[in-house]
This record gives sequence, structure tokens and C-alpha cells, in this order.
Amino acid sequence: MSNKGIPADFIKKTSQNPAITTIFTADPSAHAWEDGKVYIYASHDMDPARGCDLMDRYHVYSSEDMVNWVDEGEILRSDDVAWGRPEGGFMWAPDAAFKNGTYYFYYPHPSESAWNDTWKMGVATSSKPASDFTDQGYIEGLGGFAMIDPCVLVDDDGRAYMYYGGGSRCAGGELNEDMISLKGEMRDMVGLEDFHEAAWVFKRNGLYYLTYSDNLDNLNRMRYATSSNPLGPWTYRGIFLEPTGCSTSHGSVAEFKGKWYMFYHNQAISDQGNLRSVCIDELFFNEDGTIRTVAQTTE
Ligand code: FUB
Repeated sequence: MSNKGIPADFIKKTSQNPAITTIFTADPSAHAWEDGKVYIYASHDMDPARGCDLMDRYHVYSSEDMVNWVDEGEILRSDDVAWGRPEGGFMWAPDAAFKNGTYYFYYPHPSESAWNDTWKMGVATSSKPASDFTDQGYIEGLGGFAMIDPCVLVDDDGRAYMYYGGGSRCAGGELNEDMISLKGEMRDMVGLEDFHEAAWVFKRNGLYYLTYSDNLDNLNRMRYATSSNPLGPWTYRGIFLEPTGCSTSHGSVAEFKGKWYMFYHNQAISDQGNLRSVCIDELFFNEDGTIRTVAQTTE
């Protein structure tokens, strides 16, 4: 497992945020699994000059206290994907899910050299949350527009839903029991205002929340909408993460030991939008279920 450490001359400050400082990480998808730990499945920014095409592997982080984070190592790289683009690269924002004793790792990746229209939603599985993932192919039947930023919600009744999208369209649909095929058609998520990318769906007190980044020029914010149904229609609720200083914004929301947290990224360490770092702040809700603006802490 090779880690590309952060060169010392990139490090401008040391603080609680960013929370992950051993390598550059972005697009955190956080999950509290049944082993009592919280896990972050993140993208790995690797090269400032070439940027997102060189992102070719994923690391997972775990914590028992939301303060001390363990790099669980690399869990998948483009070389492991038999159906993937021969040149590799382009391992963008992932997500993970757990169902019936199996961990599912979802990742967007092109299948051909001419990468632009060839993205697929790959799936790897393991009996462990942070190791031994094996690629299982990709979800058939998806496509038509930006095949990036998967998010999978396993609802309280065991039904699972996948969301993805970018460039103004977000789609959602139900997965079959196997978690790697679609049950019916994907449909557009209706009611989101100024959707850009980074869909994330969670459930709190019976209400579904869909968070996403918007199109504010070069400094995307994160907005959210709510619904009583996992596939909408959605009611737009507002902005809850102001710009982080980074040209992209991407995050997830998870509950851990009775508190809610916002996981996101900024470029505080590198000052470069292609070398991002995962941050964490507590997330607070109002009595009516609306989300308070995240206070982005630095110490
Ligand atoms: O990390 C690559 C891409 O940048 C993600 O897929 C987007 O959400 C943006 O964060």
C-alpha cells in the first residue's frame, strides 16, 4: 500500500480541521457501522497539476471517537477494475453501504480511454468495512447524464436507494436486494434548487434529507431539500454549508453516538483546489428539522 504523504512545504497550519492530514482526501462519505466505529470513504487527490484524472485509488478512515482517525489503508484502485478505462485514473467521489452482512463500495469510473461519456457506477464488495474489497462490475441500466457522485441509502425497512448526478440533474432509484442492479427506472429528483453535484441522502426522525452542492461560481455551497419519500418530490430548504474556500464542495451527514456531523472538504492545507482535505464539524438541527448553517471550525 503506497501512501503519497503530504509534502512538508504544503502544510500551512495544523488544526483540528482538516481532520485528515496524512494524505489529501476529498468527497467524504461517512457511515457509522454496527461495529461502533464511524468510517470515511473518500476520494484521494494525488497531483496538483493534472488534478482529477490522476485520482486512482481510495483510502478508508475509521474512528471510535470522531477525533482520532486511523488510515485503514487503500481499499481499491483503478488497476483492480477489470472493466475500467485501460489508463486508469478517474476514481471520483465514492459511497458505501451495508446490507445482510456485506459492505458495498460504490465508485464512479470511466470504462474506456475516451472517458467522457463512458462513466459507470462500479460496485465492490467485502465482508469487512475497510479491506478485502473485490470489484463486482457495474450497475447496468444507468446513464444518460453525469454518472458521478453515487450515494446509497439503506432505509429502515431494508430497501435501498441509489442517487447520483452532476451538471444540474440528480437521479434516484431503488436497488434490488442484490444491491448491484436496479429495481425499475431511475427518475429525476424533483424540487432541488440549483443542483450541481454531490448528492447525499440521509434520514432523521422519519424525514429524508437530500444534500448537494450548488453552482455558485467556483465556490460551491451546499444546499438541502427534504421529503417524506426517499425518492421525493423534494421541498427545497436552503443553504447549510457556505463556501469552504475550495472550488468544489462535497459532503455527507452522519449520526454517531447521538450527535450529527457534517463531513466536507476544503483546501486549507494546500491552497489548491486539486489537493483537498476532509473536515468535520458538528451539525445542528432546529426544532422543525431544518439544518443550521455549519460553523466551519479550524481549531
Ligand atoms: O473529486 C472529484 C469530483 O470533485 C467529485 O466527484 C465532485 O463531487 C467534486 O468534489
